[in-house]
Amino acid sequence: MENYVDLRSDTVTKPTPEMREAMAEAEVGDDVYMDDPTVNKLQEKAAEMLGKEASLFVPSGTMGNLLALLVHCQRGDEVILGDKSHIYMNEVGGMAALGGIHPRPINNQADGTLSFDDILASIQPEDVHHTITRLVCLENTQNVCGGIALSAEYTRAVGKIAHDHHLYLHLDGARIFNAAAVLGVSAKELVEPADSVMFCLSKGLVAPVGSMLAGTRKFIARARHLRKMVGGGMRQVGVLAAAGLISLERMTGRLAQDHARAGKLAEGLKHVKGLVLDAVEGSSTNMVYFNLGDEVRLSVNQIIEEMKKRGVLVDWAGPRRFRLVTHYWVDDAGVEKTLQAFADVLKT
Ligand code: TLP
Repeated sequence: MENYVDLRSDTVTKPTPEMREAMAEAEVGDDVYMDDPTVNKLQEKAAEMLGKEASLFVPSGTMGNLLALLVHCQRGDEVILGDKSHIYMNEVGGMAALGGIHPRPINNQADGTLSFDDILASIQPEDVHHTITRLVCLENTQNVCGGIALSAEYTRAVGKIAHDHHLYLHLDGARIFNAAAVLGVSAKELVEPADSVMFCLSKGLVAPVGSMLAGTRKFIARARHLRKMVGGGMRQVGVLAAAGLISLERMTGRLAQDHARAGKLAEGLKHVKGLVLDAVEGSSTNMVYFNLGDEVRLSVNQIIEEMKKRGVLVDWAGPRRFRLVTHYWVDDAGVEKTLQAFADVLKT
């Protein structure tokens, strides 16, 4: 996959030479004993950047979200979340399978938000028949709605609803630094209303592996315990944390470049006959979603194959739908090459 323009996801980002060097030289220890200095440094730095008391390095975003749900909820408790959220759609039903937690999905609006009325209407009144509503989850950026950023003001309003009803708020902030970049606010401000937040190092921040879960010291202590339960207690993992530190130090400040390239891609693809770009209702970041027009005879899989022949990797997002994601390893020439390849393929 070396010379391809790879737009399948920002998860495909390989570590930079600087990351590889830092990984090779990382000071390490046994992190289950909590004595890996590089992991400890990463956890302190992430907590500080998010304005939370503590944070925990976890192998994946999926595990980070699962741990948050397991800490906040008891078996049988209910979680209000978007029907297009990653936790609901793409985390293998872990909350139900492993935590006995009941999802209460509500409609993600076109701008990625959950409406206040829908949230309020979904909070269970006390009754012998009902589950106990315990938690609200938001996703920022909202992936499936176009990689759209949710504002600090919106998040504060949902936090207020949750806390007024004695519920917790968890934020799947896999791409929270993309949201911060496009909105021009700090990640700290965006996550302030949330009791817990997960973000990924291994997406637009380019690290090879890992995500961070942040919250109060008490919350993180319990999450650490549960991380061990699900097999996520890692040993000399400073070799990975070293890359994560570079993510935080060097990568959070450059995401606007990825957004600009996604914007260029979207603009160019609008002029390719047969592609119907989503009308984006909000601040979009590093993703471009579009459908194939009815007149296009090629299937999604045929297009994927034809694009690959032209040196561009793309992935489907539905039977007639694509998602392209820009990241550190996609430059201006990559954008041009992609536009040319789509124009070529759809002409045939
Ligand atoms: N998203 C991946 C796929 O799983 C779809 C992608 O390519 O976008 N929250 C959000 C909002 C995510 O988009 C993802 C991954 C996760 C959580 C899970 O992170 P990982 O893959 O580290 O478990």
